[in-house]
Amino acid sequence: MQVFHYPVPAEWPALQQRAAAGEARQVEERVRQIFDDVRQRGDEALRQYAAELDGATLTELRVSPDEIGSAVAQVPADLQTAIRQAHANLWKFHATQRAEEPRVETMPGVTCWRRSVPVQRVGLYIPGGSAPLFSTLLMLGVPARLAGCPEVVLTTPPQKDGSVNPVILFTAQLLGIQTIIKAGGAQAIAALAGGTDSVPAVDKIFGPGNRYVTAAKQLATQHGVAIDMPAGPSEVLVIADRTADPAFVAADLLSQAEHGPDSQVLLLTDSVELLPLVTAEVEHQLAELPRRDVAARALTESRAILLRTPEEMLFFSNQYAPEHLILAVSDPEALAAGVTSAGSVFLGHLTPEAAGDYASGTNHTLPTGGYARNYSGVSLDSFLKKITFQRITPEGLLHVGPVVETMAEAEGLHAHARAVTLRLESINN
Ligand code: HSO
Ligand code: ZN
Repeated sequence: MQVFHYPVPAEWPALQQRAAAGEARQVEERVRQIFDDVRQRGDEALRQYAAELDGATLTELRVSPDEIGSAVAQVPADLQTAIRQAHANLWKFHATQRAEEPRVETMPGVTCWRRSVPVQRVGLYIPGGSAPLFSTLLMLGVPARLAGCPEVVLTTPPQKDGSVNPVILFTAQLLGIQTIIKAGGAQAIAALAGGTDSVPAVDKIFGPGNRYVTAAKQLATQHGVAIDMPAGPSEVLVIADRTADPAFVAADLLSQAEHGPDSQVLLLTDSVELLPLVTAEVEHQLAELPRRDVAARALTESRAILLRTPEEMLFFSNQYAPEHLILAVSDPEALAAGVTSAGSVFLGHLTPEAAGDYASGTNHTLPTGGYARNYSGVSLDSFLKKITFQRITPEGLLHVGPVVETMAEAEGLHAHARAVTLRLESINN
C-alpha cells in the first residue's frame, strides 16, 4: 500500500483519483461489431462466440430442466442452507421497500395517485470467470421477484464443457428463474438488448461485468434498453480510529482487493499507531490468500492515508464517494450521520463488508467510480416503474381549471387553455 502522512486538502484530489479505464475506444468499437453480428446472425453468432471466447461447443443455448436438476444435486447441503438463509434475509429487507402510496386529493375533486408497476422483461447478467458470483444472482433475483417482473432472463457464460456453474443454477432455481441462457460478455448483452431465437429481448439489463460488458450495457441504452447503473471496478474505503483491530481492517481491505487487480482500496485513519499495524497485517494476511496475486496487484494502487480528525476523514470520504464505506471507529453512528456520498455503509468493528456482500440483507449491487454521488444501489425500485394517475370531477375542474387556463395563456399555449375552457363550458351549460 502507498502511505501518506497528513496530506493537505490541495493534495486530496490526486489521492481520490481512480485508475483510468484506458483504451475505451477500442473496447467500444469491438462491442459495436459484436452487436451488429448478434443482430444479423442471432443464435449462430452466440454459438460462435461461446466456442471462441468460452471454449464451449453448444447446440442448445438454453439450459434444460434436466441440467438444472442434476446441478442442484451437486451443491453441498451446507452451501444450499447458507444460500437459503441469505435469500430469506434479502427478501425480508427488500420486502419493506414495497410501499403503498395513498390517493391524494390536491383540491376538492382533483385526485392524483401513483402505482408501482414492475418492469415487464428484465435481463440479469452474471459473469463467470475466476469467481462465478452466485451471490450477485441473489442480489438481483430477489428484488426482481419481489417486484413481480413477469419475465426474468438470466444470461451467464458457459464453462468449457458447455455446462453452467451448478451453484448458479441452484440459485436460479431457488429464485424461480426458468429462462437461463448460456452466453457471456458483450454478446450476451447484445442478445438481451435485441433478442434472438433463443434469447428474449428485455426492457432493462442488470449485473456486473468486465469492460466489454459495461461498454455493451452502455450501447444497449442507445437501443432503448435501460440499465441498472454504470459499473466499474469494486471499491472500499475504511475509516479506522485507534480502537480498530488492525487484523479486521486488513481483512476488509484484502476482501476488496481480491476481487480484481483494478479494485480500489483506501484506508483513512487518524491514528499514527494504527497505520503501520494495518499495513503490516495486510502483508501478513496477503501471503496466505489463494488469490494473493490478484490482491497484490490491487494493493499497489491502494492508499493508506493519515488524517488529523474524524471530521477530516468524513470529508475526504464524502468527496471520494466510495461504493463501500466501513466505519471502524468507537462511535460509528455519529460518523454515519454525516455520510452524504457512499453506496453502502458498514458500522462498527464487527460489521465487515463481507456481511453485506453475501447475507445480511442489503444489496451488494452498488455505484462505483464516484457514482455514489448521484446514484443509489440496486433496490426494489430498480425493478419498478412508478406510473401516475389522476381523475377530475366536475367540482374538481371548477377548482383547478382556472389555474390551468391562466398559466397556459401566460405560456402562450392556447390549445392547452382551450382543453380546459371547453370542458368548463360543458359543465356550466
Ligand atoms: N463486493 C462485491 C460483491 C461481492 N463480494 C460478491 C463477494 N461476492 C461488489 O459489491
Ligand atoms: Zn466483495
